[in-house]
Amino acid sequence: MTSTTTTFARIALFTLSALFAAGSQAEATMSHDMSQMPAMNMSQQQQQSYPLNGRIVAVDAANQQVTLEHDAVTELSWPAMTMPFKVADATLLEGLQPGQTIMAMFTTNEGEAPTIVSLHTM
Ligand SMILES: [Cu+2]
Repeated sequence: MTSTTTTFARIALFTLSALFAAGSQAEATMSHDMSQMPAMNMSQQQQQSYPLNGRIVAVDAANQQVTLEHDAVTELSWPAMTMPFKVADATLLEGLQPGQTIMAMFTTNEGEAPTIVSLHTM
């Protein structure tokens, strides 16, 4: 083996080692990122909200509640109906009157009443 060939082999080996090291590092970074993703998805599911179109039937500020005659909610297979909703914040009810048409976003957490998190009149 000539000295030139030996040097070339050493450089090639060094390059391969460097590539392998870089590859391992990239893999480690990626798996770190992926380990974060399930936690993010879980919090997104807890915050899942659905759009709601409807008409105000009654406003019950004392109980932080509004009764709506709402359109079907296809995401939840809900038919159109009249039902009460909790509101996340009492200020969402300010200025609302029966008969007004509204658009809202609401959440449904297991074991809790559907809760409106945002609402505006049309
Ligand atoms: Cu309903």
